[in-house]
Order: sequence, then structure tokens, then C-alpha cells
Amino acid sequence: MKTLLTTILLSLTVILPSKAANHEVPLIQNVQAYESLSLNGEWNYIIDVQEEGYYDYRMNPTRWGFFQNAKPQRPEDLIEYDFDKSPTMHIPGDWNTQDERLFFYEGTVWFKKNFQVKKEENVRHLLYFGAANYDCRVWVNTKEAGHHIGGFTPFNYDVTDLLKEGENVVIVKVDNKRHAEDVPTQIFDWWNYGGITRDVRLVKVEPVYLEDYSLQLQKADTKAKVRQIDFSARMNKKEAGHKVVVFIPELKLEQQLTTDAEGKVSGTLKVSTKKLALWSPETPKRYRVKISLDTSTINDEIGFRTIETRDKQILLNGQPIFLKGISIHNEKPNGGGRANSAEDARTLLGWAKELGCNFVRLAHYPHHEEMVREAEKMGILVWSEIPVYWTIAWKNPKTYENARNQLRDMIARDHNRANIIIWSIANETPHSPERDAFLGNLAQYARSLDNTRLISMAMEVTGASNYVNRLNDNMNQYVDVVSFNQYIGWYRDVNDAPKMKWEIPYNKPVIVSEFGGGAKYGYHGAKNQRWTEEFQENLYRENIAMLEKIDGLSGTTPWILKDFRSPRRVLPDVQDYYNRKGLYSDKGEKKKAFYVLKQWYENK
Ligand code: GCB
Repeated sequence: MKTLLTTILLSLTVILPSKAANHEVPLIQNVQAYESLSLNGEWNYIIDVQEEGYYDYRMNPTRWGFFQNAKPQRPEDLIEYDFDKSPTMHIPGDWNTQDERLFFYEGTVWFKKNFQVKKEENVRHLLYFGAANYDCRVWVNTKEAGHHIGGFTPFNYDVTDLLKEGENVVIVKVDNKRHAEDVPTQIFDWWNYGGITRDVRLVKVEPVYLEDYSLQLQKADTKAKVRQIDFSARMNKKEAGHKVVVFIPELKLEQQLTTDAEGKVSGTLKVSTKKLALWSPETPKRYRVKISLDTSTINDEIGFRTIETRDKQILLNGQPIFLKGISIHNEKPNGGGRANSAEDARTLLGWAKELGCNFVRLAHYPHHEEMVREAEKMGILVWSEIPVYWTIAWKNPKTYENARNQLRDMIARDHNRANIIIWSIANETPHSPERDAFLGNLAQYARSLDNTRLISMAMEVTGASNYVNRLNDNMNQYVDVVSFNQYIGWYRDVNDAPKMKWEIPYNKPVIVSEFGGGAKYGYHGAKNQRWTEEFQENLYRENIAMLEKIDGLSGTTPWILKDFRSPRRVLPDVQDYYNRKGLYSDKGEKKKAFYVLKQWYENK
């Protein structure tokens, strides 16, 4: 018996130190509604090319890592780093544009910030990161809070038990090295901006709080006299008997519910059709909503609308709509760098509005939350996507789990935003049975999380003989809208757009999710001269005329609003590490093709 116990204890001591602590809790809905301490601002950082601060010289995780934030205690102590003597950079922010040594860097950087906490009874603290790209480990007062993978989705840790009264320290290790089994994979056509790229906050919650809630207008006949709004909510604890009240003052709607043993509630609010102003691009009406759990209340502003398809049409609030869109990367409007504020969002979306858009494709990963929120206020519909892009490791179960988590968190963050109408699960993926299984499962998972919106993905057409382009993708059965990217006039068939025909053999609406070509702002010449604004202008004219012939065309999101940084674009004097397919230059100057698209949208 004694020997058995000793064996168990011994094996435990072997296992315990290497087991990562995990304080991660499901993402809190509407984090902005809570009182919180912003941890944005200056953070000390250490560039750690060989991950010296994490692995020992045998590549085992070291107990003496930089997360210890150690200081020499005696004159003879050897400590070969010092956060407080290291430089600082602004968080949120990518490291590439804040330190010229890091412009092309892909690896590990450590960050440190001190902050003050007042411990209070009946308060829990969630440490919330809007996003960190890509692989991120967090320590609070030298204790590991958790490990998160994925560069564009938020995550939060309940760090209550790691905090102390007074000064606290948070240390974050971010690694943006690329790997074949990651999501996205090793190659992608955008800049791999590293770091803590979105806001960090310490959020105050009560011991029992609403982890999630949802308000969603039910679809109905356009003649229905009464409309129904489904409400559901889930607490962080599985406890029955808590009181939840949802209240929409302007509509005088209120419902009181009591949590079940799962800590959940659900109900339906009924409102007369006449009274309810629907959210739409023309009238982006949002209602103030108060949601209380026992004695605490949070506020949201929620719009009500329906989105569905009928044969080859997309119906917003029961009416057919043509989606006048543009694709956007989440990059700052002037000069590059990760966009990370409401102001960046307003500028980018303002440019899309000037183009006449009612729709944006936020490619190729979930954008900053403010992109969605600002678009909602401005009446811009949104396609939101996860970075399942190109050659994903379809057979790897960990890769699938990673993609699934990113999908879950994208939907968890934004499912109360009325302007999001499409969840996109992939972009330009090479066909194979493994890819079909992976994407088929993802599509079903997306639908299980949110069956009120449309599902799509950017597919590819295969060129057939005699100028026929055919869409043939097994994933057609999983999507509500068939979307595809095509580059006739740029990568293919430079002069052939007028002769092209289309075969899209599915009775579903069609979105052309990309088309376009490159031009350097200010470079002029003949329309067959690559990189001139005239070449791009002509390409847009010919493409638009060609796309108009597609049966069921319900929208387009040309590639792309603005020139964006990409390591794949190396041509000197023209690209200089920018993909030049923008209708605006990276500085926000309009190219000639801008006016072609604007005119088409004005007449559509
Ligand atoms: C595509 C990709 C997009 C690229 C674009 C291009 O098909 O979806 O990410 O940036 O083409 O410019 O080649």
C-alpha cells in the first residue's frame, strides 16, 4: 500500500509542474457593458528570439522564466533580464510598426504591465484580451492564468484568486511564428502583425453573472400583426432560482424569468408589428435593452431584423436586397499597422460608405469589435470570417479544434449585432474529402450555435473550356449563399472578361466575394499597362459588365477597399510589400477604379 501511494505521489509530482494552469472562462457577452480597468497604455517588452525566457537549455519549460519578473536580491545574484529597464510600446498595438527592428519579426515578445487593484467582497475580476496574435500565455503575479491560441478572437481569464491588494503585475508572452497546422496556416496574403493587438481590461463582475445572452427577432410573414423576439441567457454558474429580467423601455416590453438548474433562461417577447422599427441600412435603429440578473443590471443597444434566402434571393426584413459590398482587411487607414480603435473603424467604414456600400466583407478573420459595432451604427451589413484560408491541415484534429474555437468565439462576441448577416467559414480552400469533412463539420457547428444567420464561404470557380466558368463545390449543400472569388482580368484571361459565361448550378443566391487587380496610386498609362490606375479602372468596368450576367447575383465584395501590407508582394517601386488591389491607396487616396464601382453601386 505504502509503495503504491508513493508511486502515485511521485507520478503526481512529475505531472503537476508541467500541467498548465487554466483560468480561462467562457467569453463574457458584451464586455463593454461592465465596469473595468483599462490596461491599455505603455507596456515594457523584451524581444526573445530563442524563447530564453520560457525554455531552459534543454528546451524544457523553465521554472525561472521571464514570467517570474525576478530582480536580484543579493549583489551576487545573476538575473539576465529586467522588464523595468526594457523599452515600452503601446498596447493595443502590433509590434511591427512600433519598433523598426520588429518590422519583419515573427517570434516571441514578452510584455509586462503593473496595475493597482482594490480587493472587494463579492467581486470577481476577469482579465480580458480583445486579441493577441498568435500564441499567447498570460501570468498574473507570476502564476499562469492560461494559454490561448488564435490571433483574432477575444479570451478572458477569471484571475480573482491570482490578484492581491495594491500593486499587481501581468506578464504576457506572445509568439506569432507560423506553423503548417495553425489557423491560418503558414502562408497567407496579409501581414502577420504580432503582439497584443486589441484592448486589455480587468473587468469587474459579481460572483454570479451573465456569461451570455441573446435577443433575436423571429422570422415572420410580412403581413404578421405581431412580431416575436426570442430571448435567452446563461449564467456562469449552473444554479436554479436566479431572477433574470429583460426590459426594452421604448417598446414597453418586459419579461421576468427564473434560471433553471442549468443556470439558463429563455422566453419570448411579443410586440405589435406597427410599433417595432426594424434595423436596416437605411434606418439602423437600435433599442436600448436592460438585462438584469438578481440585483445587477447591464445595458445593450440591439437592433431587430431578419435575414433569410428565397431561391436565389437574399431577403433582409422580408425584402430582396442587393449587397453592395467591399472587402476590408483590419489594417489602419493611413500607413498600415493593425487597426485597433473605433476611430480606425469609422475611417475605414466611412470610405466604404463613400463608395456607396451597404455591406462589407471583413476578411479574412474576425476584425476588431469596433468594426462591427461602428458598422452597425452606420447601417452597414457585415460578412464575418474565420482564417480557414488556403492550405489548412485538414487531417489534423487539433487544427479542427482550433478553427472550431475561433468560430465559436467570433459568434460568441458578435451574435447580438444586427448588422452581421453572414458567418463565413473559409476562403479559397483546395478540394479533397478531408477538406469537405472539416468544412462540413464547421458549417454544422456554426448553424448549431446560430441558426438565425446565413452561412457562406469564399469558394473558387474552375475554368472550363469555351470561356465557361463553372462552380462545382461539394460544400454547396452546407451554405445558404454560394460565394466565390475570381480574378479574370488579373491572374487569368487578361482580355477575356467580355466573353465569359457562368454556370452556377445551385438554386441559391450568389455573392462574388472577390474580384479586382492591382494599381499603384498616381501611376498612369494605357489601359493594358499593368499597375496603372487605367488598367484597374478598365478591369473593374469589364468585370462589372461580366458579373451582371450571373444568374442570382445578390452581391459583390471586390478585393479590396485599401492597399494592405503583405510579405508576398515584393515588386520594387510598385508593391514594396503592399498588395495594391485597393481602391484607395494605403494613404487613403482614391484610384480611378473607385469611381467605376461607385457609379455601378449608385445605379444598382
Ligand atoms: C485571393 C485571396 C486574398 C488575396 C487576393 C490577391 O484570392 O482570397 O486573400 O489577397 O486573392 O490579391 O491575390
